[in-house]
Amino acid sequence: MRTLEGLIVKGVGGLYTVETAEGTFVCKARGVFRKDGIRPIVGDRVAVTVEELSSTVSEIFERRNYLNRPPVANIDKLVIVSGAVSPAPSTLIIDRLTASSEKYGIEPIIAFSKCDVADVSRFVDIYRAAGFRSFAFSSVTGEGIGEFKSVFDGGVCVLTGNSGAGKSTLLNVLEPSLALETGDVSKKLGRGRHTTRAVELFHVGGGYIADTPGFSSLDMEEGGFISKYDLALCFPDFAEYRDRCRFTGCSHTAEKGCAVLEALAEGKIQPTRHESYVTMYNEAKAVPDWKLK
Ligand SMILES: Nc1nc2c(ncn2[C@@H]2O[C@H](COP(=O)(O)OP(=O)(O)O)[C@@H](O)[C@H]2O)c(=O)[nH]1
Ligand SMILES: [Mg+2]
Ligand SMILES: [Zn+2]
Repeated sequence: MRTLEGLIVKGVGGLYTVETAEGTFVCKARGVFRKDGIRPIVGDRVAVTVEELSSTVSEIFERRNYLNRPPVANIDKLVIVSGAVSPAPSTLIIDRLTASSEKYGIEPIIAFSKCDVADVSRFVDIYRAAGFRSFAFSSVTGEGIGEFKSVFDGGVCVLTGNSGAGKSTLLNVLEPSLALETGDVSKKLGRGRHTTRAVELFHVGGGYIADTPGFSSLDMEEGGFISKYDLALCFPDFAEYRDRCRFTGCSHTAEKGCAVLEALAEGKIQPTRHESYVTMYNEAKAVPDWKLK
């Protein structure tokens, strides 16, 4: 019997595929996890006990962060993919995801697919101006892929975006051996395939990528909700200004002497970013303090 450390890349029907320096093992989980209400998930760093006839996940190391739905742990980057058309990119949806990423120490990367069909450069400009890594690409013509590819050099990336945004097509371009199923949104939904498929970490470039069905806010274990007190902290493009407001506790929505609003007026903060902030702030404000943990 020996113990190895590894990474769970797949979990189906109570069997976990764990990559270690000494190869890949398909393991059961130690019984005690279930008793404690813990379930190993993809992305978990684990200890594996290897015996002659079977291998077992014997320990799950502390998670840096994790998503509940779909379950993925220790995420380094969230690649938010929006299609150029039908539907057009929603800055509000993107900004909700960037804020959640910020909260959980994940780098958000904002990518616009299908740039062969429509010009998405104004969106790329918004996110670059806000300080994010942002790309336009086409999996059909290959435009922009060369530059975008560097995102996948290492770490655990989660791809998210509407069904039909072009996530699986992108993965197939990055790693043709994956041969993932792609296609028409309505057909896929009709067969219900999207809802049942298990998450898996794929080797792409120097890292791992999880392809997921879309979600519009990160459902993290400690609750994805961002309180009105924390919201401005989740907009890194406000960082330079948010402590310079005239009043402490400034909401940065309408106050006189607000440095964030001044930066907005001077074009240093992108209008759509501030619009999303105000929308999210008003939602957060509706939640009374006693409901916050
Ligand atoms: N024109 C164009 N179509 C694309 C591109 N990427 C994907 N598609 C098409 O968009 C549809 C949905 O793609 P898919 O990868 O299955 O989306 P997913 O649901 O996000 O995985 C498919 O019909 C693809 O052929 C692109 O860069 N340009
Ligand atoms: Mg897909
Ligand atoms: Zn302010």
